[in-house]
Amino acid sequence: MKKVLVTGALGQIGSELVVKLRDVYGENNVIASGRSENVTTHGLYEQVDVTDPNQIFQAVKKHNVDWVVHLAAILSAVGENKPSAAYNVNMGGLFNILEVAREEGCGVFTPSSIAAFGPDTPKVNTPQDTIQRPTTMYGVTKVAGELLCDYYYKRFGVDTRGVRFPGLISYETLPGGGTTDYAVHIYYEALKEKKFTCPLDKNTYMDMMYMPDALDAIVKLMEADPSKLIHRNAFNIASMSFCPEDIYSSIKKIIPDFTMNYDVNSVLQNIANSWPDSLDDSAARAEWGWDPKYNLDSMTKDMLDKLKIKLNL
Ligand code: NAD
Ligand code: AKB
Repeated sequence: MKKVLVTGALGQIGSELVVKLRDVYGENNVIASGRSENVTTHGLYEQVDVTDPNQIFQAVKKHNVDWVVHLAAILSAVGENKPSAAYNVNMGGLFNILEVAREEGCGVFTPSSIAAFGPDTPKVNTPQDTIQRPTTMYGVTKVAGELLCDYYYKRFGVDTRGVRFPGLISYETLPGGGTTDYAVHIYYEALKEKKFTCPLDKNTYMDMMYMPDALDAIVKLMEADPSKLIHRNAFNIASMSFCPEDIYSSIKKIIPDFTMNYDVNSVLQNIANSWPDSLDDSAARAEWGWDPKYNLDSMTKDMLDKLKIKLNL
């Protein structure tokens, strides 16, 4: 049974992943961690700022951790506002995690992103192995992080694994400041206000994914037979690609009086324009059985059902 430390566990992914990992590995085998000292979460929790190697080291030692799921990061939109903080947390934090993993013999799962690609990358059905010249600080840290993880695997034998997540859509915890966040906010506004102002242009296509599929991907890849993994850091995974007009139409099927207008944010638009429209995920399907369940309409139905309950509507 794995003993897992999750960094950045209070964020959009971590808040749901910890619950899922506890189902899989047992309540006492998953330690949530975050920068905050006092957290009223259920279960084991440690304060770990990933820019401090000692805090990581102590949490790993104290709980005999053998896998780290490293989620602590600064996302694309915040990263463009605070590039040096994004560099310090995303690169410094990952380096610290990999060093502790090397010394303590831990495996490391850490997500990359569609942001690891750039404007020179083939935009449609983006191949697994292709040009990666991102133009955001977040993207630079993601592609460098992929290389660093591969380096620690090849040079030191650290069992590093990762996926390139698209924009993730979920109802438990709000997203942390990315370019794809509109695709979460639109559901809240559709239910609360019946209208939404979209910060991206109507035909901006990006890959997106519903959180249950993203959580399945993490567990499946962590459990994958290492002898079958030709790639490691990081696998393209995909389940749906849509633009604002598509998600608007999907919501309108359930809320007919929902309206949407546009007020394009040029920083977000430039970031989105530099990312692929859709990824080729055949390597993930072949090497570890990636098989997503949700499409745009089934996600929309579930999001609206769950949010109605959460928002008491
Ligand atoms: P998030 O912003 O919701 O959560 C990240 C957490 O890290 C936050 O709770 C934040 O407080 C914490 N954090 C920041 N600096 C820290 C530090 N120095 N020490 C410890 N914790 C710190 O992000 P998320 O959406 O949960 O993303 C998790 C990972 O998945 C990131 O690597 C992100 O790049 C990647 N990813 C996310 C998406 C997405 O759409 N959510 C898509 C692609 C990749
Ligand atoms: C962001 O928009 O920054 C994230 C991502 C795709 O990495 N959601």
